[in-house]
Amino acid sequence: MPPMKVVYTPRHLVHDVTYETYLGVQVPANEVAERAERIRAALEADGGSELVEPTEHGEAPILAVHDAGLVRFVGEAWAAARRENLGRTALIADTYPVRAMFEGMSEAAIARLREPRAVGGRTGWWGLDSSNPLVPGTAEAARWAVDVALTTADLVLAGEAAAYGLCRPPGHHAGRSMAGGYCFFNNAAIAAEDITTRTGERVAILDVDIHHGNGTQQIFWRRGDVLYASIHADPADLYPFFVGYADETGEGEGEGATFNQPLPAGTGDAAYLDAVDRALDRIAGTSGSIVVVSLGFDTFAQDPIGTFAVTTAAYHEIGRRVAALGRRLVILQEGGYHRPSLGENARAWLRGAEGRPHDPIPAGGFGPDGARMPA
Ligand code: Q9C
Ligand code: ZN
Repeated sequence: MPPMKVVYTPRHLVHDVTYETYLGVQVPANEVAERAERIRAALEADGGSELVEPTEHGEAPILAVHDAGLVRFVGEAWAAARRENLGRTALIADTYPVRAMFEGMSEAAIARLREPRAVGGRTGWWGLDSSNPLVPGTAEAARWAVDVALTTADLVLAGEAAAYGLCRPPGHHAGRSMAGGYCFFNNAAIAAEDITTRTGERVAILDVDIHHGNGTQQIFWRRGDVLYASIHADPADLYPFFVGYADETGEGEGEGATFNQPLPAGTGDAAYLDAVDRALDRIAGTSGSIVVVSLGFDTFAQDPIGTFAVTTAAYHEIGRRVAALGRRLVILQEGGYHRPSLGENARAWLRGAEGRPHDPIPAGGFGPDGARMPA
């Protein structure tokens, strides 16, 4: 496979996040613009890959996956927050409709609950967690991240063996009616839905971000036509905490179409690659010719919020094994927060998928402009 097309737009830069909160403490943001710029620069410097601008796909593919209320909220939230005149630079909820609030109520009574009017209540209503700052450019960037994903799917549907979408913000924590975990719209789920609608084929989603993709699982929970296979840190230890266990396998038509592999903290290359093989075996047992990859590099040993110890060399091998399935790949960026390594890790993974040698960067690494530096 020749170097693959890379879908990228600088429009992600307006999602300019500085801080998040972690257990109530303001800390420097992890999900920052520099992440995507590092990856873009490294892939450009590596040569061969062609940068492609996303095209606009409109709201319809988003509404095929997300509740219209979430789409409206993400679009309006910044303006609504600004009307409060608190001089804020980001919007983060503080009150959430947790399940215990409704304990004892019937499904019918729960169904009558409604979105509040105040922006604080609305942010909790549509949100999962308080580490998810919404800033003035979030709505625009989140829309473009979806367009990046859909353009990547277009390339593969037009015959590319694989294409990579540099989505930012990421998507896999966003559920049908919920933003969270640095995610606003579920780029991978929207792409998978688009692919299965347009082809009539089954689609598999392979999620190799360290966090369980709770949003993707929730969206396809009852769907037999979309397999969700995820490898992630044990939710007992790591975000998103409440779902991602191996005994969650889907329901109804979707029974058996969710495949979770939670792994312990400290998981290294060998155990991780074994889990990749199990996920690929499961995917090989389903029909369909396209796999959507939710690609995270927060499994990396030095990731500031991850707990695994996967290496750059292993990313090359994972890319190689995923491509060896022989299916076409829609590869979409999710997390990964060790900024100095992101470019090299993406380059290694994609080179593996292309069947090119790893050709590790010499000790000098990449310069700030993405150029290879002498050792
Ligand atoms: N201070 C993705 O990787 N909680 N999202 C982080 C760290 C949220 C990660 C708290 C982590 C979300 C796409
Ligand atoms: Zn993650």
